[in-house]
Amino acid sequence: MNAARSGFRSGFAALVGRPNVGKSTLLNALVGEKLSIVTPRPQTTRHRIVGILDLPQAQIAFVDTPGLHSEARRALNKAMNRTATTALADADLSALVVEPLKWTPEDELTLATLARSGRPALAAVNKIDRVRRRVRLLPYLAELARRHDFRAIVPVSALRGENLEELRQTIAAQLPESPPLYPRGELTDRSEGFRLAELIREKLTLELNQEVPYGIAVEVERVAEEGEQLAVDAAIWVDRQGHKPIVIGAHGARLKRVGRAARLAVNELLGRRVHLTLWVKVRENWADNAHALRQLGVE
Ligand SMILES: Nc1nc2c(ncn2[C@@H]2O[C@H](COP(=O)(O)OP(=O)(O)OP(=O)(O)O)[C@@H](O)[C@H]2O)c(=O)[nH]1
Ligand SMILES: [Mg+2]
Repeated sequence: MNAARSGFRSGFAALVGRPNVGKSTLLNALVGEKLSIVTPRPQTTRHRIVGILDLPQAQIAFVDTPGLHSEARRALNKAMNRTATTALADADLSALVVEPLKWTPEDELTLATLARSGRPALAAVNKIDRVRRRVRLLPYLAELARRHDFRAIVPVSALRGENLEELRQTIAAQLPESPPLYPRGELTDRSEGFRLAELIREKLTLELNQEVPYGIAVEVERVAEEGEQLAVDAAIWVDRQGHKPIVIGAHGARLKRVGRAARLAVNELLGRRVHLTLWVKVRENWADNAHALRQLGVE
């Protein structure tokens, strides 16, 4: 079958936007699988993460990206912005994700980056469940349409699953005619080890709240069969000696809670029982150090 002539469409659709607008929640909801971690804290996502959706006449490779942000002084923040910008430039289409009734300097920064990329774009207005009276959206949508020549503007709620099919279809229709880029049924470009490390980082971030600012990385150091169980050892890297006791908590209570939550999530991901051991390690200023970032897989 000649896929191009059959009207089959396939390509990369990057979800871009400032931190915390719900890009990762949206990726997971669009694909129907938890691929990217989600927390209430901005700057959660650090990597480009592909989630693949097979439709009868299209395959969409959604690309989750780090939130584009200003004040990127640390090497980690620069790397995150670079990752997002590159993902945007490499995509066939981008979806600018924004929050209803809000337009911040970082939205402006993202739109400018998107416009510079010259790629076709649409806008997804996420979190519409927060707007009680939907007519209030109308002037916001009109303003968005004036800001850029979007192919479409689609209001959605990733959390409630509202209007997602409309967004999938709108994106699919904008992709180039092409045979599928990935084998049918493939879900992501990310390894199991990566997903394990990310789940641990998610639980840790949720547990720490605001106490340790951003300087946490997780590295899976060992995965081994041990009898019936899978043993997973992971290192939690902090970038200040003083953060170590904060992560461990009084009598190790916090680390234990993180371990329990992460183990449950990992059990679910792998569909089997896992014995998880977490170690807290210090690498001073890793988030400012390009070499350490590469070693920890951030770039
Ligand atoms: N009410 C509501 N909250 C949402 C929705 N989508 C996401 N959220 C919440 O918004 C917060 C941020 O979500 P994320 O998906 O991590 O946002 P992100 O854009 O990926 O953030 P970064 O990775 O930091 O750039 C979380 O608390 C989500 O639960 C939505 O549709 N409605
Ligand atoms: Mg994210």
